[in-house]
Parts: sequence; structure tokens; C-alpha cells
Amino acid sequence: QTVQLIGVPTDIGAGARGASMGPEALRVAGLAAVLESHDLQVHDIGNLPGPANPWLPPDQGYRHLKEVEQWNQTLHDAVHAALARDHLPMVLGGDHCLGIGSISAVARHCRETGKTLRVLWLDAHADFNTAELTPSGNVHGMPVAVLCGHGPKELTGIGGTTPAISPSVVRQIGIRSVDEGEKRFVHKHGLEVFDMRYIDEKGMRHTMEQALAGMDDNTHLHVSFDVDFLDPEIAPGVGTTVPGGPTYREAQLCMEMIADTGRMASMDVMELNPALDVRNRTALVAVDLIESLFGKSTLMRKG
Ligand code: DIR
Ligand code: MN
Ligand code: MN
Ligand code: MN
Repeated sequence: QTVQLIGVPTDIGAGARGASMGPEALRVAGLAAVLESHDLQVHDIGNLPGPANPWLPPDQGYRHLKEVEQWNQTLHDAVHAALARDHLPMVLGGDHCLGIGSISAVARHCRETGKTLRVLWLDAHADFNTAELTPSGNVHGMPVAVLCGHGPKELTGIGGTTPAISPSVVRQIGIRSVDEGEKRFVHKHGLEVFDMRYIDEKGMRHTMEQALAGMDDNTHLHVSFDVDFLDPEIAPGVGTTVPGGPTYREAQLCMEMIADTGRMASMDVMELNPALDVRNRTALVAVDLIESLFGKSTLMRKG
């Protein structure tokens, strides 16, 4: 198995600058060596090119729509090409607006190969805003809505099929910050959300059993990991921290249970912001959790 690292150095969709440095922070934290220690081949294609961040206020509900489109179109092409080579694309963000390019490419690949898609969205936020609902105009709060066909045609059309995905393929985990209008929209579209209340009451094990239920040998599992999923105590290096997230142990179990399925075929690591981090420790935690996603375990595993 070859993991293809795709750096996307931009904070074009975020409300704080700095996620553009995420790809390099993950590399400095030893990502490639960790993957190689698990008998994976690592092919780092470096960083994709794209426009600078002009840092302008929102225009008709969106900040930097043109630049967001350009980054996501470039990423879409890169992820689609990686999948066509049978590589496992690992997108190193960059802010979470890049989920649009990444997941639209995964969905297109699934259509072309007859696979069934499942998307796990690990995040403190639902990322289901639209221009009408957003309190910020930041597109990193909108990628799930855009992928489900709600948004400007410049973004919903990336990959050629609108909508790119149905809400029914998405499972959101760790959610604890959803804006008022966004809440109604999530409810209206029936997104399956395992919020922190659910995790508190049922535990991470039961939560992941539910989120991973119904997959089979034909499932392509995509994991979109927004680093603000984690509790800020262990992951301060993100632009929008929200208290009360999964602990280190809960996050490890989440990743281990994903690894146990053997179905993960693409992933994103988004929103890491080295400008807000402390001695790169959030990048190190992210790499540690990614190691678990690829089967790191304390003891020999059965089978
Ligand atoms: C907020 C923050 N819901 C917004 N969103 C995100 O601006 O739409 N922060 N995704 O990471
Ligand atoms: Mn997000
Ligand atoms: Mn988030
Ligand atoms: Mn709809």
C-alpha cells in the first residue's frame, strides 16, 4: 500500500491565518517515518500550488470564493489522480474548506469504480453552513453543505456531479459547536451526528460501532479529520478551539476502531495551525493518532 501525501498550504477558508503551515508541521512531526514504520510506502508529492490569501471580508456571504474554488479544483485533480494510481491519498491541510476538493474526488472515484462511499467527519463543527446561514462567511464552515449540493455552483460543481454526495453517506463525530441556522439545516437534511453528548452517554466504543455499521467489502471509507475534533487540552494548535472534545484515549479508540475495519482508502488532516501551537505538540498528537489509523497497537493483534 502506498500513501500519497498531498500538501495543501492554504488558510483560504479559515477565520485565522496559519493553517497554511499545517503540511510542513506534519512533516516535521515525522509523519512519513511513522507511516514507513508500518510497512507503508510513502510518496510525498510536496505541496500543491495556489493563490495567496488576500485576507478580505466576505462578499455575498463568502470570503475568497474565487481562491477557494481554485485550491479545491487543484486538490480535486490531485486526489482523483492518486486514487486512479491505487494510492491512498492523505491530504495535509490547510483549512477544512479543502474537504470539498478532496471528498468530491473520492466520490467521483467511487462512482467510476462502483464502490460505496462512507465519510467519517471528525470535527467539533458540523461544517454545514451556507451563505445565508453562516455567521462568518468562512468557507471552512461550509464543506459538508457544499458536498451535499448546497452552496455556490463554483464549488458544488467541482468534480462534475452535483451533489457530489448524499448526506446519508456522512457520519459526524465529536460535534459540539453548531450555529443556530446551521442546526436547523442539519436536522432538515437528516445528517447523522454523533455529538459530544452522545459520546458522553454511550461512550466512544458504541459511537464508533454505530458510525461504522453497515459497511462491507465494497465500501470506500474516507476519514476527514479536523484537528479541532480533539479537546484543546491536547490539541491547542487549531484556529477554532472548542472545549469538551474527545480525550487522548477516546481519540485513540476512535482511530483504532477505524483501523480495525481495514476499509480506510483516503483521508484528510485539516485545520492544524502551527502559528497557534506549542512546540509542534498538536502536530505530534495528530501524527500519533494517524499512526493508530494505520494499525498501531500496543500488543500483537489477533488475526
Ligand atoms: C463556524 C466555525 N461554524 C463558522 N466553523 C468551523 O464560521 O461557520 N471552524 N468549521 O473550524
Ligand atoms: Mn471542520
Ligand atoms: Mn472544526
Ligand atoms: Mn437539499
